[in-house]
Amino acid sequence: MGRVTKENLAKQLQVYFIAGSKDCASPLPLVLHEAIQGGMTIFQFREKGAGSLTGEMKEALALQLYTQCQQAGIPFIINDHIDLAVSIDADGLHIGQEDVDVKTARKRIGKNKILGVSIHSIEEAYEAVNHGADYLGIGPLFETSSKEDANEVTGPNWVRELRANGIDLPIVGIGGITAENGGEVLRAGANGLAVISAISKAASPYQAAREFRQLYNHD
Ligand code: TZP
Ligand code: MG
Repeated sequence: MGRVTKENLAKQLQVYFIAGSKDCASPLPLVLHEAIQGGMTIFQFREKGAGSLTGEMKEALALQLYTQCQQAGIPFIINDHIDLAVSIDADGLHIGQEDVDVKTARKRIGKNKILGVSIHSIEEAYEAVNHGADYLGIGPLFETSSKEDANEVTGPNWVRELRANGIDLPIVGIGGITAENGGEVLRAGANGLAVISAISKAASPYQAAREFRQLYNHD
């Protein structure tokens, strides 16, 4: 498969798998392999919280996962850790409001890399759009147990509200998304579904990714 570019980003965001080593019951490279086979379209390495890898171990795992993604032509995004994203030349970076600001992040990673920003208000959305975000992360849309400091649950209507306020950047919904409620999120105007547990904790990550992919009818 070809080199990752920002072309067709909305489509690349469709089945957005996010994970760190402690999100998975089996080794993350195996889970990622299965999810790729099942049809996931983009990966975010989110190695954070108690018990997570740091330093050289984190970088080694990142490189292993990046190689898997490159072989499959899938964009590889780093969560939060801008120095790591720059040092391994990852395809992109995802930041929240508590991380480095959008303008600085864009400057550091360069204009060709993918920059995702989590937002929780219309103002934050405008700010991200105006300072160079390529897509917005919106959530938690439903109850989640994968993020300790998660904001209040908004429900999928929040995506509709952003669209009604003129936000036309690609949007990925996040938080408690499953293959069952995913359709609702897409109908509200999201381009992609970002999930941790629905794939990382599935008995079959392959099958789980496949079910998400089928929500788009393979178009
Ligand atoms: N940001 C908002 S909710 C969330 C993040 C990283 C966790 C999503 O995990 P899950 O298991 O898909 O609910
Ligand atoms: Mg963050």
